[in-house]
Amino acid sequence: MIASLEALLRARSGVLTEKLVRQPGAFGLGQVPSRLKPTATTTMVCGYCSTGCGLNVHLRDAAAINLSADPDYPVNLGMACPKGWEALAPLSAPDRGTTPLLRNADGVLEATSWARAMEVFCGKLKALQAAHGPESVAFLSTGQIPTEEMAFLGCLFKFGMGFVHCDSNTRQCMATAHVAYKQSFGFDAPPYTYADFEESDVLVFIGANPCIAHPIMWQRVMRNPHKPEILVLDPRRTETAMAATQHYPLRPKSDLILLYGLAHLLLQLKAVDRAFVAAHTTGFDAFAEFVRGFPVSRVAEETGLSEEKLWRLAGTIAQGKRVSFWWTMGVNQSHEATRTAQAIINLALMTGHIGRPGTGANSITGQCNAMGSRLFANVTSLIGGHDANNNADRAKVAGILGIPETVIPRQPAMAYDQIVEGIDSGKIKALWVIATNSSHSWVQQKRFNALVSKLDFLVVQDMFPTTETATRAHLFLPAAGWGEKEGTLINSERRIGLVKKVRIAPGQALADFQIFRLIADAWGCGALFSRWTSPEAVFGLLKDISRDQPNDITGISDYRMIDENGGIQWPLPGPPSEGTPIARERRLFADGKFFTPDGRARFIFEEPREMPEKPDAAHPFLLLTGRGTSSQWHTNTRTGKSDVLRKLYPPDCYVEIHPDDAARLGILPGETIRVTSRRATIAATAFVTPSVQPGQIFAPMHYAEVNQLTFPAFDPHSRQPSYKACAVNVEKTNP
Ligand SMILES: Nc1nc2c(c(=O)[nH]1)N[C@H]1C(S)=C(S)[C@@H](COP(=O)(O)OP(=O)(O)OC[C@H]3O[C@@H](n4cnc5c(=O)[nH]c(N)nc54)[C@H](O)[C@@H]3O)O[C@H]1N2
Ligand SMILES: Nc1nc2c(c(=O)[nH]1)N[C@H]1C(S)=C(S)[C@@H](COP(=O)(O)OP(=O)(O)OC[C@H]3O[C@@H](n4cnc5c(=O)[nH]c(N)nc54)[C@H](O)[C@@H]3O)O[C@H]1N2
Ligand code: SF4
Ligand SMILES: [Mo]
Repeated sequence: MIASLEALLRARSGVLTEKLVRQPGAFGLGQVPSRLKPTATTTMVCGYCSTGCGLNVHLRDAAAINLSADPDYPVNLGMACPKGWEALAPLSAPDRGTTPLLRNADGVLEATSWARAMEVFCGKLKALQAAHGPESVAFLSTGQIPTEEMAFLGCLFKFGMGFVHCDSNTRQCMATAHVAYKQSFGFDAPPYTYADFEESDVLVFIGANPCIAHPIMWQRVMRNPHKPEILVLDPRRTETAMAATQHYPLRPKSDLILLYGLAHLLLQLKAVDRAFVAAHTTGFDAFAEFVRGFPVSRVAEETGLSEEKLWRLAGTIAQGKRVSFWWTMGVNQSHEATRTAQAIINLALMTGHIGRPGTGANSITGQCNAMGSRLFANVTSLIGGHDANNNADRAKVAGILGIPETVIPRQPAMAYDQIVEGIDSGKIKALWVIATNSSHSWVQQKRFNALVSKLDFLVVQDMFPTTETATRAHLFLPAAGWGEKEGTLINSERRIGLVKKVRIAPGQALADFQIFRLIADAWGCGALFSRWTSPEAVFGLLKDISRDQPNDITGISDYRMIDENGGIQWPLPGPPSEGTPIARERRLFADGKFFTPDGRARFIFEEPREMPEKPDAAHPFLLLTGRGTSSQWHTNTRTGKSDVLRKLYPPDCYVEIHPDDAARLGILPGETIRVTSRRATIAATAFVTPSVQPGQIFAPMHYAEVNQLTFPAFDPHSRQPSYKACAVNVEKTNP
């Protein structure tokens, strides 16, 4: 281990000379493979959102100096949003982590060597494991690093280091869609391809604001030549709602009732595709009976939408020839999220709008590699969508990875919220946080941060030691970012895209892949990962693991094939046939066969439940949260480093409030107001706008204080937090 560490550090520590840049192979692990050696321009996918746009990277001496949108990539067709254009900016930010940092006796984070960092990391975690067992250490990771790195982390932690509990920020984001698809379709399989945006005659967006969150997907909608009806179901009159043909400002968290009511109206309008339902689904009769309990009068009452509007909504869907349903966080982040997502799936199934161009029950993903995390992180399911309690699956994975079957834990990992609560109960003693900023983004933030201060040991692995989470760490490990390492990402339409190393990470920062390699060796389990030599070698293992699964990608030969084909959507079963063109757009379920044992999709439904924290006299407003601008990314650790992007969003926290409410409270536009929930009080600037309904306010999640207010309610099936609704009071600061 020491030999490889020394080689790595020698290569990392020298000042970069042009000669070294031209010979990326001199950098040891994670080098640019020679056949990907950059010339004047190379292509790779963007590392922000799940759209997965292709970017042209312009190089001087093999290092990226500029970017432009790739006109030939099938996703974005030459377009990119501000974040994509500015993707290189955070790499040269002055606050990049350049050495490991260790908290000293005075409580100050101090530079240390990788050798010492590994000694402390392994020493502390091994001591806790010996004293408190394998359940005492957990990690929280991400949907934002390449699949190969996620797979390495999950396998190292469970199979190599012998721990059990781990989760990722995909829980905050995509757990609902994952569970909904798995239960309804038999596998976590978003069925669509982006061409469907252009082929629908009716598009229904539920709890999604693509104009802000997925601007290039929205551009694909704008290219639709069929003059489509665009229906937006969102309590707010968002940018997307304004651009739509019909907006349904339903009462927050009334989606489930609305969707069941809609199914009932579609039955009355005889819009059911009986042949499809009979041939390809189970449970329809019980579902049809169930939705009789949602007459239009009840639905109007509970959603705040008029009966006339509800009939118009149902009528538009009934008349569509190619109807597609799209949902994002307005659905996934709810106390009854999984059933709401499945209520959308039920609509597509009952109308037969699935498997054909322009149709589908389509979850739009969030982070650049949330799909990679859902399939290969080895966190919730056994790597590759396998089952840790199925003996055949265990034998298959153990055989391919060359590990003893006994190291695969049968016990399921605790979910994010359970890990956090485990700190309170004393069960979890140490936390390793990788590429996520929980101290900002987790729900009910003050409690999270109070719990974190109780940990015996907090390790944060990030590009920046300045994040809200990293500043609390005992040990900080400096990571290379997107563009400084290679690997694959899977976008919303299941397209595997390639990222390449086009910059050298600053100082001693290492690719997460290299950090996991160091840890494997330092821990003493390096031999178990002797084949995990490079991201591309790991991709080979993941391919083998995918064999005979719905996401079989054994037909992909290597990274070059992905690069040359403009990304490749899963599945692509093997063996690879070199030179055979692969269709640039492929959707699932054209044959009506789903991944359940009987091949039929399931109608799943459940009685709606009350919103957990309703407004009352003391907290009369409902706070909604979400994305604010297309220039801000989550906790802003990356987007906040671009001079260009910083000009495109307000620097301080603001809250949207309806003019009637503002007038009643005497609040003027631009004035500082106080927002109080049962958990905290924050200050924010009033943005007076009719885009929110009276009695509701909206705050963007990009400002750290917002999650001080949020309420910790979780969907019982996906354990995803219900970030989008809690009760608050609003006051003038100086009445
Ligand atoms: N610029 C930018 N783009 C991003 C991101 C970013 O941080 N910045 N993050 C990425 C990630 S990880 C994700 S997950 C996606 C999120 O993408 P979206 O889900 O589209 O974005 P949000 O703003 O979180 O939520 C969408 C909408 O849900 C609505 N909503 C709130 N409550 C309800 C409700 O009860 N019912 C309904 N129907 N709607 C409701 C909100 O008003 C909001 O307009 O964006 C991705 N893209
Ligand atoms: N109130 C409210 N809260 C929310 C939401 C909401 O709608 N409302 N949305 C939720 C959703 S959907 C999401 S996805 C989460 C996102 O929440 P987070 O994941 O916490 O947000 P990010 O800012 O994306 O954090 C990613 C971190 O990884 C670091 N990083 C970037 N690249 C790398 C890398 O290659 N390696 C390493 N080691 N580190 C890297 C970044 O510097 C950053 O600190 O927030 C959730 N929180
Ligand atoms: S839309 Fe998403 S993938 Fe495309 S450039 Fe913007 S952030 Fe990157
Ligand atoms: Mo997300």
